Order: sequence, then C-alpha cells, then structure tokens
Amino acid sequence: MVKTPCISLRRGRGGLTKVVLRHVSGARAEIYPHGAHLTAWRAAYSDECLFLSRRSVFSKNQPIRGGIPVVFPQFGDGPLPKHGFARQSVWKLTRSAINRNGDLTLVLGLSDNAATRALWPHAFELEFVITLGADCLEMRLTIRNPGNKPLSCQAALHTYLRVGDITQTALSGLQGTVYRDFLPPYGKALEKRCSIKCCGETDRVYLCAPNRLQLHDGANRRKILIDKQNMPDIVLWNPWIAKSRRLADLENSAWQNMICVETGRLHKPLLLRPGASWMGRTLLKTQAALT
Ligand code: TA6
Repeated sequence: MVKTPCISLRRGRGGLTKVVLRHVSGARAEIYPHGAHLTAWRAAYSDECLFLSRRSVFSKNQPIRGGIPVVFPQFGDGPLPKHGFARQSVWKLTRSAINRNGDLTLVLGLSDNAATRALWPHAFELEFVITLGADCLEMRLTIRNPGNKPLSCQAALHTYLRVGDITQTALSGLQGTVYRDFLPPYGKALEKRCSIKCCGETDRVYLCAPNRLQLHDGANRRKILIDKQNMPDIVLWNPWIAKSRRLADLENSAWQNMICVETGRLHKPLLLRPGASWMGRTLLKTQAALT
C-alpha cells in the first residue's frame, strides 16, 4: 500500500517530543530534539536498523542510550561531560521538507548558549541535516565558528547498529588501517583482518579509515553500507558481557544485538578559524544479504 509521506511531531518516551519521518516507501525514522538524537530508522521492507536500549532514560538530564548520539565538542572523557554536551542539549527544529524525489529532510540546529558557555567558553553553530530515503539515511553535521577566535573541537556520530547476533556480524573495509586501542594493552596496531568480528569487549578508533565500510549482519540476512566523507576516523565499540552489566541504562544482553560503528573527526581535532566551517557526512544504506 503506498503510504503518504509525512513529517509529524509526537509525544515520545519520557514525555519528550519526537519527530517521526515516514517515507512513501514505508521507510521510517524518529528523531528527538533532545540531542538531535536519531532513535529509530528502518528502510522500506526492513526491520529496525538502529539499536535502542530498552533501559534508556528519556529525560532532559541524560543522553539517550542507543540510536545515533551526536558527539560534540569532545569525544570520550575529558573536561566536559563525556562525549560533550550536544547529545544532552535541546536542539531547535529549523526546517523540514518533503523533497521532489520523495525523500524527507529534517534540519536541527544548536548554537552556544549560557549553559554551553558555562561549560565551554566558545561560540559555535551546529546544523544537523537528516535525510531519509527508501533504503538509506543520510546525516550531515556542520560546525561553524561564528566567533573571533579559533575553535578546536571533536565531532562524531556515535551510531548504534542493531544486529541479529554479534557472533554472526562482521565489519569489512578496515584492513590495513592503523587503530588505537582504548582497552589494554592500549597502543596502536595495524588491522590485518579483511573482516572483523567482535569476540569480546571492543573499543578502538581506526585512524584515517577508508570511506566505505560494510557491516554484514548474518542473522538478519542484511548488510549495512557505511559511506562517509570528511569524517576520517571510525570507532568500533561493543561493550560485551561485563560492561553491558555495568551500564545501568543498557540491558545485560545488549552486547549480543548491537555494534557501534562511529564516524567522526577525533584523532586530529578540528581547528576552525573565525568564520570557518566544517561539514562531515555519513550515509547508511541497507541491502538484503543472501546469507
Ligand atoms: O565510543 C566508544 C565509547 O567511548 C566507549 O568507551 C563507551 O564508553 C561508549 O563510548 C559509550 O559511552 P557513553 O558515555 O554513551 O556511555
């Protein structure tokens, strides 16, 4: 049945507002202005592609667990809240459109304010453009420096992909890339594997990684193609058993059905001159897989 394309505001979990994008093909996405957080994405004729924790808290004071957190201006631990404050800020809904090709676009914005300046004394303007197609989800994150001094920051899309079974899941495209391990023995190493399977807690950043990766989700008989521009680094994370248990907002079994393949500018932080801007793009596309 052909559906009518629709962009609607709904009351989401925890009473937070969410925007629902419904494509004529049946593809669908959900975004909370809280963090400009994509919490759901399904392509036409596919089931849910993003992992969202059933235990996630939906409140103004905490980031949503799962989906696609927007990381800015800091990745990981540091002087700011972990992964920065963008994922805990309420973004403005600046524009939406049903495009001539039937794709749906939602634009969200976040600029510095008293709360962010109290944490990080810099002017900034962020724009997050989400476009939903029949079988793909495109995300464009733009950072502009409206201030009169250089702006140094990191940025990433911390994508939680939903998989049928982590033991039947493999990521390809990183062979020959140097990675830095966030777990012991730490340090750097060269990725020798053509196809990577998580067999334990995995937490590492691949530096200047190739722009096209492929996640094979064998249990769901699907592939997710990851196509990035201007986001050189890839973070691969699975909490595995012990860390899943330690994270209160993550169900104990989460490690079996999620893998984070994150795209960003992390290893070499951005340095934007006054008036300059940067744009990073990530496209996720689903394909059926025979096995
Ligand atoms: O991206 C990987 C990572 O930095 C892991 O170390 C893990 O902490 C994950 O992010 C989740 O971070 P969060 O702050 O959302 O719990």
